[in-house]
Amino acid sequence: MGMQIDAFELRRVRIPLVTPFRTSFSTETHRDALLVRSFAHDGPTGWGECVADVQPLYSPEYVDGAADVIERYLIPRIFASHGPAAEDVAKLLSRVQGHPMAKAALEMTILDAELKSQGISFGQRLGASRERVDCGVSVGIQGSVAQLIDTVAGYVAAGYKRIKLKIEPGSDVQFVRGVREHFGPDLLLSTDANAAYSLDNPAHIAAMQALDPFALLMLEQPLAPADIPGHAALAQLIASPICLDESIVSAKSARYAIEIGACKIINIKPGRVGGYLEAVKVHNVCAERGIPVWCGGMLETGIGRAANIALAALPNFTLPGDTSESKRYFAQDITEPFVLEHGQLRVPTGPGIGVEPLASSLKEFTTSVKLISR
Ligand code: OSB
Ligand code: MG
Repeated sequence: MGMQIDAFELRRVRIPLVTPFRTSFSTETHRDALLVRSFAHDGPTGWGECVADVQPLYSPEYVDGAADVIERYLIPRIFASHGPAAEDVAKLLSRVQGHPMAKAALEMTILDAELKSQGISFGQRLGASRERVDCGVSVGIQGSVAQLIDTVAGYVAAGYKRIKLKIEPGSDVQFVRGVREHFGPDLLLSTDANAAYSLDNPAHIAAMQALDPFALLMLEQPLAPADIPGHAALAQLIASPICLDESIVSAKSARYAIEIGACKIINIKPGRVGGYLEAVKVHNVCAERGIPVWCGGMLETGIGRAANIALAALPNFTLPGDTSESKRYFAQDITEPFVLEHGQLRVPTGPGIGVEPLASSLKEFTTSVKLISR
């Protein structure tokens, strides 16, 4: 038996980014997030964050759609089940196809309430094995090589342990060369294409092969999300280890991708795989097969960031994640800011996610609130 939830609050917040974030699929100037609060009967308040973007460009989900499916199809299943434990939520919602980010937000808010009532932290519950996690940073596509070097220099000075460059066809080889030549061989450097390349295009293959000399830690998600076999074929053509992000939607898909040789590394995002509990299963599948993982990010507020950092403290998260400090994204976060210390963030230790939204931030950034009662 779990928590009896009397009501959920769907709260939209819109926070300006300190710098526009350009990827191969969009340029974002704000984070428009959906926070899901749960009001347990005679119990604590839980928080969840839905990581869907405004537009369905990274994945089919988008934030208005996520709010709609949560309200109309997911919450009614929770209300009908009389207080599910967090570990039962995924099964309970499984008849609804897809929508992993929406489901993950609902599972997260219930898990937070449940753990708060038990006095247990996310880290303890998920199996964290360290108190601090190494952090990397994801750098958006910049207007010039000089500008990119300048931006990267700031992050290196801040202490980040791994630099990830967003790339796309036409903004790839010269950017990577520039950064590698400027910072030298010791910089842990990776790239993320967000599915912008195709094996049908010889120029794309040539560009990916031209990255070989730059000793990349990984090339993340070069091909389409559904094309796991294509990544296995690409692995035979390039030296850079392939990391999958968009393609990995469950522990099962991780097992398949590893078995056919599609990737050497996996980026785990709880929202993309339907929740923190499935994320732990992905971690376990990878650990058993000797595949290192790291925690991805979706420009989370402090709410999602707190839980991501707990996840990133599990034993097989051996590479620095996209778990950057609050000020890399926001001048003012929803929670107290996460601050980098020697390239690391501290895993929250309080019950549940271990952080609370600041009333002043909620007031400043909320664009709408909807209460859905039993
Ligand atoms: O592909 O990892 C990605 C942000 C939004 C959507 C997809 C991705 C990203 C990032 C940023 O790379 C990671 C972060 O700092 O949160
Ligand atoms: Mg990615």
